[in-house]
Amino acid sequence: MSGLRTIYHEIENALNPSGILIRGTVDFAAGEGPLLAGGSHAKSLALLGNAGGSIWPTFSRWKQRYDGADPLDTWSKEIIRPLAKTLGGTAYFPSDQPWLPFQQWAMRAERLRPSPLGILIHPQYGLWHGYRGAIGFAGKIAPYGMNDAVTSRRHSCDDCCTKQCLTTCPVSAISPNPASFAVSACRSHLATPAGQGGCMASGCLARNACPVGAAHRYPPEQLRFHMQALD
Ligand code: B12
Ligand code: SF4
Ligand code: SF4
Repeated sequence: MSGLRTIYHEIENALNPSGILIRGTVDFAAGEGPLLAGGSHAKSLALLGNAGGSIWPTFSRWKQRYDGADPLDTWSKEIIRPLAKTLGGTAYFPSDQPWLPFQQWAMRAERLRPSPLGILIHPQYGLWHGYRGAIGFAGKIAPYGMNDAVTSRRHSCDDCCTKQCLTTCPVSAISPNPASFAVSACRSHLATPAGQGGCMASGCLARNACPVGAAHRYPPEQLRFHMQALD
């Protein structure tokens, strides 16, 4: 147990200045986990990400000095890769292809479920969280950060009567049955003056309409940054 505490303390200490958090851990059956650098399958994984605007102060300062492509992915890799090396693990990133199943891992790490938008909804942070990377290990690590609020609560969307996320999109890009996201309708709208003045300036209107975790909504500059990255 003290060894595990050391790993978690080491990860927390290394990530603390960045605002990246340990979002949970996943145990894998034999042969199920992603490949480690050595070629075997990971037995466990620590999932790393942001909750609310936790990364924005540090990342936005770093971004002022960076004018290359994919700033958020580059920043995440600069922080997580050396940490994985120190811990003897392998780093994985949500933006690297072939895409790894980050949302499936997240549903196991914190037992979250998808919202109609496709984004996983968290009982505390609502739609305002995401994943910056993961570190895979050759051995098992104990569960981290599981708490009753996340594991035993009903799904927030089941308790939501108004489901405003389904009615707010100006081009009805989000459909409930079957759940789907019309990416091309969304992108076409974003290119119009109405889209530029609406969703591009203030963030996805459907995501903003969700009442869960509204206090954790990203700050306006971060909302704009994510929309520009999507464009
Ligand atoms: C491709 C992709 C997209 C495509 C979706 C194309 C499509 N129709 O499938 C586009 C570019 C449109 C997109 C948009 C967004 N995305 Co995206 N996307 C991804 C990415 C890179 C790969 C998804 C994938 O295929 N994975 C591989 C499969 C095997 O993994 P999986 O876990 O089984 O996949 C799940 C998803 O595919 C999901 N899914 C299926 N359709 C859609 C559609 C959307 C919009 C989402 C979010 C998920 C989703 O269902 C699967 C089962 O769990 C993931 C990162 C990752 N590696 O997963 C991020 C990811 C899913 N996206 C994310 C986000 C936040 C967004 C945006 C909100 C970005 C923004 N602007 O802020 C938007 C949504 C816009 C909106 N209006 O709501 C987050 C979700 C975090 C969370 N809380 O759940 C992820 C995990 C990235 C991250 N770094 O955290 N995305
Ligand atoms: S508005 Fe309601 S249904 Fe939509 S994501 Fe939020 S809680 Fe879920
Ligand atoms: S960004 Fe705008 S157009 Fe796209 S899904 Fe969200 S509300 Fe609809």
